[in-house]
Amino acid sequence: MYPQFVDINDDGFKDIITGTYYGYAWWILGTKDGFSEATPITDKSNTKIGLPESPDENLDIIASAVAVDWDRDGDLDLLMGGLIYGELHLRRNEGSPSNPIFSTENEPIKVIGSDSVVRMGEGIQSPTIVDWDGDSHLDVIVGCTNGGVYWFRNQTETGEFQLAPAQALITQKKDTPVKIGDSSKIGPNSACYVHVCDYDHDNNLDLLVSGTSSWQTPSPEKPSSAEEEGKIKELAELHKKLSKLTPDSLSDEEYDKAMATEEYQKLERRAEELYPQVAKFMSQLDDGNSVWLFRSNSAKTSK
Ligand SMILES: [Ca+2]
Ligand SMILES: [Ca+2]
Ligand SMILES: [Ca+2]
Ligand SMILES: [Ca+2]
Repeated sequence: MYPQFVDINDDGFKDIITGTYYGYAWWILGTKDGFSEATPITDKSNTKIGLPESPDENLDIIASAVAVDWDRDGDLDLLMGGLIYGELHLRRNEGSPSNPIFSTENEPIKVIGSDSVVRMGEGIQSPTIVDWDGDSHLDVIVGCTNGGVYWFRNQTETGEFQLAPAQALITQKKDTPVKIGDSSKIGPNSACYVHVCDYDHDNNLDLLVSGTSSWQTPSPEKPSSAEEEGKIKELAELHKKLSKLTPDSLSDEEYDKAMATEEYQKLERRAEELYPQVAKFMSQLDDGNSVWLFRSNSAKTSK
């Protein structure tokens, strides 16, 4: 849902292109009298352009869409990314620069020289098109749901975009709370929207990243007896054991199975018993949304 100002129909008026929460690409066309009403962008069969349906109806797709001349035939095509699947999908413009007519198929973007489709962990919040390395070829940079920002270098000399494998510009593991008080560690750890610009005018491109970060705030209350300290330690041990029994690598089905075992249930019951007794000593997990500036000294502007 990262809006882009671009003249998609070559009429001299900037338009707004955006993805939506429910997975579709919309536009707001500019006119001499201002912007017209927002409408879904349709393909040549008059069907709304969107990402494939979510396999889980409880999960929203949160699509992003940007206009880019992907196949270099002179007209703007649509590149979409989304929370579900973490793939990039292309809708080619089969019309002309002034009369965009989009294909009916989503083409998943593949990494150069392989059959693998681009797939970014839990999802892509914002694809953006920019020449990151200053070689005069536009590249793709994506902000991801897992809190990372990745660069796909466009390897093509001429013609259609060809993406090298993703290189991390910022990595941040989801659900890893940053410690408050250590400002060097405070940064986004989920839902990254990225905007690339030379923020400090030093001819190196920088990243403006908006996203969510979470952090632990220590409790002001301290345990006053060995017994209380023992309980805090025991609970920490229990949490370690519980996460060991349910590693991230498990599928949803395996996860449910692991949680249903007698061993897991027993540990969990003990943790539930202990928690109310020590809750007041536990640090609290907080989160918030901000915009961060990541200065670069290596990404050259192509000007
Ligand atoms: Ca326009
Ligand atoms: Ca094109
Ligand atoms: Ca480039
Ligand atoms: Ca800069």
